[in-house]
Amino acid sequence: MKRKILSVLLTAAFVAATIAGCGGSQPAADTAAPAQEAAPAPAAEAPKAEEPAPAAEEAAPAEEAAPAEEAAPAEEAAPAADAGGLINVGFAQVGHESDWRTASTKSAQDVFSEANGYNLSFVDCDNDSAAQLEAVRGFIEQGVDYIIIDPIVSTGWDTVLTECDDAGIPVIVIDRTIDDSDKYVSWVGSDFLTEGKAAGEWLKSYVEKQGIKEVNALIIQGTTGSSAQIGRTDGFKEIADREGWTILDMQTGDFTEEGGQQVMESYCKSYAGKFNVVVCENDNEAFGAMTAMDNAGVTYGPGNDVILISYDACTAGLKEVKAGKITADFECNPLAAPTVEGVIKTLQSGGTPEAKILVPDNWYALKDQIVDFSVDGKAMSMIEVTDEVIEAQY
Ligand code: GYE
Repeated sequence: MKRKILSVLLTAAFVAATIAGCGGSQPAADTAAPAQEAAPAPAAEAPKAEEPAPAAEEAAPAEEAAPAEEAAPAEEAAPAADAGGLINVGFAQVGHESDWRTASTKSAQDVFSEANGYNLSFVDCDNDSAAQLEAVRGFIEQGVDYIIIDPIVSTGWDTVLTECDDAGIPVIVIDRTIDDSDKYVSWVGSDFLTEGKAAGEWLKSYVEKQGIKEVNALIIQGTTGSSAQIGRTDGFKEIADREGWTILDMQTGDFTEEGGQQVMESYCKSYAGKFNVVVCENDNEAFGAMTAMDNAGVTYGPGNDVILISYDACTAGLKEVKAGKITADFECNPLAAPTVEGVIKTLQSGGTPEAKILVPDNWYALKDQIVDFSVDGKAMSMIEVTDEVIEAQY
């Protein structure tokens, strides 16, 4: 009976968290609605993100008949599951490199709290792939019930995921993808390739509107080998190649402000007067690039020399859009933890969660920079950045 009450409480918490997470990410749910409708790729998948909730609810009565125990062998095998009945979750987080990451960590810590019935072992892997593998092995040793991994890079995973499998511990991948192993239950995250294509297609429409004939772009990439870097680079490059734009250079800024500044300083020296577009693969790199361009006397943002494109669209990034510094910002929603909890609930109740759950994103600019564009033939729309939109963002 105790378990039943806990389960009901957890379900309620999940539903609340899902609403808060998704609604919160789209501040102006009203304003955001057209963008989501107009972005069928992510939006079409979006309902799946909420599927685990009903599954968990339906499963609640079954728990009394005790199949839940069968469904969670890891829990039984894990003496670590404490007397209070908390579910032990290990989370191997990428690090603390960006505003996006801070929002992702906070979301996970809020969702997997003791009050919600979890005992969270959180490891900040400081962008070190070897440390991340070690963290996962540590969770296996601890005998946690579930392991959540946000993979720093997309390869090198099969051995350790096999070890998780052998130990009977389900793995859920959050945010970045794993490309060389399928030994995990679900992945929950954003479509990075679509984000990159959206930035490219927006730029095409925007330069046409501005009467700009030539595009000479510099790209500051994210962490090399991360799926976020790969998807955003490939997506943007696909449009650049199709349009015959020149990409002068691509170097990694490692998703940090410092990295963005360093790369931009060197670009300003090597390509002085030769570039009119800078693409930063996250907001923090854009902040660093802004400092470097300020120091080099390069002007950027609407109406200035350089069109500055960024990804993430966290609060700090949207503030720079509002200030006329970042010309357009392509969101990556960091609030996936409530959906991951849904996956865990489905597993707890013996269900089969969706293998792939997309978190929908929106695209942001000021009014005059909002233009019509399509991605893979699907019409997109953008959200105008206002103080209310910034206020409601993470
Ligand atoms: O864009 C960046 C962070 O993996 C999508 O990682 C994430 C990226 C995000 O450091 O800011």
